[in-house]
Amino acid sequence: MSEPFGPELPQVRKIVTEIPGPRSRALSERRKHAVSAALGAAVPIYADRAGGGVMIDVDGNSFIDMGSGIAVTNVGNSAPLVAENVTDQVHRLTHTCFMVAGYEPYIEVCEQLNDLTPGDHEKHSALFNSGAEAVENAIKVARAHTGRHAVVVFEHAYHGRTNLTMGMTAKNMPYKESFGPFSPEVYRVPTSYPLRDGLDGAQAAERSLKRVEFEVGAHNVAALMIEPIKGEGGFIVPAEGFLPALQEWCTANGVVFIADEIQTGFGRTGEWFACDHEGVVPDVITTAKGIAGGFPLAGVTGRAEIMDAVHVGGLGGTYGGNPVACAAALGAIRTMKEQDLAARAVRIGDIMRQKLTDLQGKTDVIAEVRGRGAMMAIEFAEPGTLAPLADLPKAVAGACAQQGVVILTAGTYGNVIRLLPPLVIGDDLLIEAMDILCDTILAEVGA
Ligand code: PLZ
Repeated sequence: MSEPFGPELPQVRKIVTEIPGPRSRALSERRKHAVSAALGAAVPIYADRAGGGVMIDVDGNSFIDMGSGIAVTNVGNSAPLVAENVTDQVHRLTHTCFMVAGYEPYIEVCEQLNDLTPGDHEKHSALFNSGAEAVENAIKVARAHTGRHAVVVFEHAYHGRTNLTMGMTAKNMPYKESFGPFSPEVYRVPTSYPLRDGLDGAQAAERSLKRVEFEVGAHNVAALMIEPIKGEGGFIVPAEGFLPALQEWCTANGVVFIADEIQTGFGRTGEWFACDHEGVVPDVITTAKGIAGGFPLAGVTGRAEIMDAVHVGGLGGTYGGNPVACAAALGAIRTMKEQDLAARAVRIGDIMRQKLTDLQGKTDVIAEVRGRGAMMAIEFAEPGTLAPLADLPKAVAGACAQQGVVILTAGTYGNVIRLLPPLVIGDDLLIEAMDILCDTILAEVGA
């Protein structure tokens, strides 16, 4: 390709039209007539190119990307090794269906997943198209392995938008409203939310697990699934010891412990997986998003004996582990290794945390700054209370977009701003985005 792409794009913030510009407004008009009104949009612009830390819209405005398409483009958009692998694969073959005739990239992605995920026991993997599909299949595997039905999930959880995963997701609006009934045998228990429950990890785990024992019965539970850091729920980092206590209880009770690392995985938190921070080794782990640099791919990786408990033909799907998506994943994983992007996530996290801690000294609406690595959040509350300030994140995100910074919101109460820059963003661009974000927050609250 002769034109610059990916990280070669000018790494600058540049606003050349009003936001949205005329071309984005025209696309919004067309969209109204062609696209279901049920799809939301975080920013009112249409993207044309992206790479490194920027996203350039159809009007030529260059935005600093602090969202990575919701934690997907950890290696940046159009990362060179991803583009190279994809181009090569696209000319070789685009689809056979792995259940018809296999191909090497699928096996190689599974090998990588088995190698990179926590624990050095024997693991096997299966590949799918989306995070929700990985979650569904992890539950299928756990049920087949245990012969039990119940699934335990947590408050503030997000696991997807399909019927089973909607039922596993905590928040009603916009994910569940009007879409029931949901799948039976899904039980929700409290999580560890240090800001709001004041419990240490052991206390929070005891509270959750007593609920399971009294209300479900440990011997009925096939799987306990948790995001090691809640994503859509507001980047809630559990108290230290909470995850290890859950894992221990699962092992003692023959329950499959599943970590949903779809948002936290692939270097995002400063380790390959968020479980690594506490040495937690899940029986099964679900991955997607960051795995393939933007291509639709998801994985379920687990103890070989659990993954192999399903009858032959019991797992599958037409496109799961598509060869082009696998080639992209191999390019993305190589990029993460070669550039040590997990270490880069630590540095990004340090910069963001420093800026946000400084900001905390200038306004009293910040209840907490939290996160790990390049997964950082601000929770807003009425000063002196924990009453959620639910309108503020949306207003701040809107004002940031006007200035050329894309940021995302989150939280069961809608009162969280989350920051998920691509791990290849440069320091200068990151600091510029953080300064704009901090100034915008102060302006919005009149501080
Ligand atoms: N598990 C932990 O974060 C996807 C959802 C965006 P899919 N999160 C972004 C939206 O509003 O739809 C997610 C996740 C965790 C599962 C999923 C589901 O992954 O690839 O969106 O199906």
